Order: sequence, then structure tokens, then C-alpha cells
Amino acid sequence: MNVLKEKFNEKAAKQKAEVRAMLKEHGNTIVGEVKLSQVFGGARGIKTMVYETSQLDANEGIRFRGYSIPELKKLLPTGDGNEPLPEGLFWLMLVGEIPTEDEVRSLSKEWASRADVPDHVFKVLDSLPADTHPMIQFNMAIAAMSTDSVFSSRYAEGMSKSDYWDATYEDAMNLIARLPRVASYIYRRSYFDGDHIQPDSKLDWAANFAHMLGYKDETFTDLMRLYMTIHADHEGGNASAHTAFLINSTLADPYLSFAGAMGSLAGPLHGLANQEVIKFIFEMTDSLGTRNPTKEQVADFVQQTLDSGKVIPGYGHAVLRQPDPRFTAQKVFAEEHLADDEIVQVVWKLFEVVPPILDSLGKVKNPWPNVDSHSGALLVHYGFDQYSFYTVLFGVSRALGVVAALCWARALGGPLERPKSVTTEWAKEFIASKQS
Ligand code: CMX
Repeated sequence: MNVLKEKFNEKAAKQKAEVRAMLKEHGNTIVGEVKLSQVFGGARGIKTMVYETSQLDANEGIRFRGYSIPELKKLLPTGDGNEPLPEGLFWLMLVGEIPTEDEVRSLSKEWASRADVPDHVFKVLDSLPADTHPMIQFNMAIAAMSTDSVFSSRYAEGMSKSDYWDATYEDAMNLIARLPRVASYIYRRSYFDGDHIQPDSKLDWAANFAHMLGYKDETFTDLMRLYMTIHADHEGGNASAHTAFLINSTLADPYLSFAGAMGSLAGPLHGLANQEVIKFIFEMTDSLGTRNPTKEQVADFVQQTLDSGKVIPGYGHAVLRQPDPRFTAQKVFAEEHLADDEIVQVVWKLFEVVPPILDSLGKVKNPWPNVDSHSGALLVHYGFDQYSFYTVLFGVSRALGVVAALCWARALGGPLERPKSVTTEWAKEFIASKQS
């Protein structure tokens, strides 16, 4: 067993015993109450699952195993570049320790050695029209890899419950290793007539991804490292992570679980917002006939968008109540590398203009930008303007957190998820019974 797997096994076994003892003594402790508005309101804030890899605070934003993004930028190994390597974040999320440079390099090598994608996955992709939305292609390719699932085949052979974590770990590592190849295959077939670029196994995971997408600029490679790190996880309640967690709780394999997660990510209220933001910006600059609009012009366009009954993409959040630190990390990158870029300038003008307008509506709980409001402008700067692909980038990164969390769920013997639903009729009767 290699170092990471062994560490995970040791930590998970210890934690499983701790959880068992904790529940034996404190299982009846009340952790909150549920209001009818939450039942009807998308279950906001209701604690319903244990998800180990990260935790979200409404004001502070995401912490991965207790570390904020600025802290991780200082602490995680950077390999041959200047931004944290996603390998380091995965290590941290899985075992709760900041890895050394050597440990991270060994993980890059391990993923490179697991990166072969079964041939039929490319055949599935090639059977789809080239203009199929990349998220549909991504979802289908991931589901197609399920034929290869270690978990499913061992389960069919009668695997013991105590080995679920092991098979999940193997699928998790293979899935992460393969995703950059699958995603770049989709990118090159969708926008470059299938002119594919072979992997370079000497590169780290994100650098190899940038290479296979077709980008040679070192700063773009660093952007990919940063992008893959900051989009990786956002605790367990967000739609994509929760979907994977729910599917996997039935013991469906990690590929099917993650394919489902990508269905959630493909919605415009979640990951597709990164595509919608840049579309919105281009619609604005096209309609104004300038890429250098005034703040007043931006404000007018935002107001028109709201008046037509649409949301402002890239703004608002179900949990956050401050600017998203993932937005700030991208802004810091832009300030350092591309502050004069005209689309980046538009993003910054939106940052000044949108929050007071949303605030003035009196109903938006968080008027601040989320992760999706900045990413497109950075990509466009490097010529990556095929915005229908942006959510796939988010998805590749999201795998890191989601599959690490699935390893934990299976190691701790997590249950089949089965919350209770009610009808409106039940709610009316419940209210009546309280009033009588
Ligand atoms: N523009 C306009 N109206 C907005 C808004 C925005 N950006 N954000 C929230 N609102 C509205 C809601 O639509 C809702 O209106 P109704 O009462 O008329 O239905 C009201 O404000 C209250 O919503 P909320 O409690 O503040 O926000 P929710 O938790 O319901 O929704 C989110 C959160 C993200 C879906 C919402 O803010 C939104 O639609 N944002 C735009 C899409 C987006 O950027 N999504 C990406 C989120 C990050 C990610 O997952 O990748």
C-alpha cells in the first residue's frame, strides 16, 4: 500500500471508532431545529450529513481542513510553478495534513500512471455531435468509465463492507487521474476539429491538463493550478457534492456518483454560472458597442437584466454573505498578471456596481460576487473564449473534493441517505394541529 492510502486507512479507522463512541454517548444530542420555511426553502442550513473535507462559513468562506485559501497559497507545495498544486489540496482533504513537496510530486506521478482512459470512452464521445454541450459530453464520458469501476466489480464478487473504502479509493484515484484527458478530449473535439494533444506524463496534473487543452503560456498553467485548487470543494451541501454523496450512499460506484454530480453542476444556478457570466458580459459589451463601458452603462445593463426577470450571474450565494474568497483569489491573480485586461476591468466594474443594486431589491441575501463571476475573464485573456466549456473546468476540479469525501463516507460506513419529504397538505394539517 502506498503512503497516502496507508495514511488514509489509519486515520479513517481511528475516526470510525471515535464516531462510533461519540454516537453511543451523544447520539441524542439536539443539533438544531427545522422551520417550515426551511422545509419549503431548499433545506438551507439544515445539518443532514457528515462531509469531512471542507467546511463553509457564511462570512469567512471556505476552509479546507481548517485552512483558508490565502493560508493554502502560502502552505501548499507549488512544484514547478507559483501557485499551489491541486495534488497538495487533495492530499490535505483526504488525510488532513499539508504534504511535502516530495509527497506531492509522488502523487503527480501516481495520477500520471493511472491516467489511461478506456478506448470506449472516446468512442462514446465521438458518437455525439461535435456541438453537443461539453457538460453533456463530460457527464456521458464519466458514466461510460463506470464499466471500469473497481468498486462495482469487487462488489459483484462479494466484497466485504470493510473493504468499501479500499475500492472507493482506487476508483477515486483513477477517476481524478483520467479527468484531464477526458475533458481536454472534449475540448479539442468540440473546438479544434479533433486535433488532440497527447498527455505528457512528466508534468503535474494541472500542467498536463493545460498542455492537453493546447495552452503553452506558463502563466496560464499557473492559472490552471490555482483554478483547480480553488474550485475543488465547498463543503457537502452544495448541489454537485451533495448529488455525488447521495448517489454514492446507495453504493453506486464513484463514476456514476460523480457523473450525477456533473448533472447538478451543469445548472445555471450552480456551476454553469461561469459560462453565463461571460455570456452576460459579452452581451453587455456587444450591445453597448464598447469593451470599456462606464460604470453608469454597466449599472443600466444590470438593471435592464433584472427588469427582464433574470438573475445577475456570478452574484449571490445560498450560504455566503460576503465576497467569495475564491473570487478574491482570482482577483489577486488578475491584479498580478493581467490588471489592464479590458474584460477583467468589466468584472471589477461589476463588482462595484452590482452589490448596491442587488441590495436595493431588498430580498437578495448576499449581493456579493461568487466564484463564477471572475473565472471567465481570466480565461478569455489567454484566448480561452469557448465559454460553453467553462463548467467542465469547474467539474474537473470539483472531483478532487467530491471523491475524497466519498472515500471518507465509505470508510466511516456512511448510511443510505433518505431524508423525509412532506406534502403541502401535511404542512397545513401540521400548522392546524399546532394552533388547536
Ligand atoms: N440576481 C438577481 N436576483 C437574485 C440574485 C442575483 N444574482 N441572487 C439572489 N437573487 C434573488 C433570488 O432569485 C430570490 O428571488 P425570489 O424571492 O424572487 O425567488 C431572492 O433573491 C432571494 O434569494 P437568496 O435567498 O438571496 O438566494 P438563494 O439562496 O435562493 O439562491 C443563488 C442562491 C446562487 C441560486 C442565487 O444567488 C442566484 O441565482 N445567483 C445567480 C446565479 C449564480 O451566480 N450561481 C452560482 C453560485 C455559485 C456556484 O454554485 O457556482
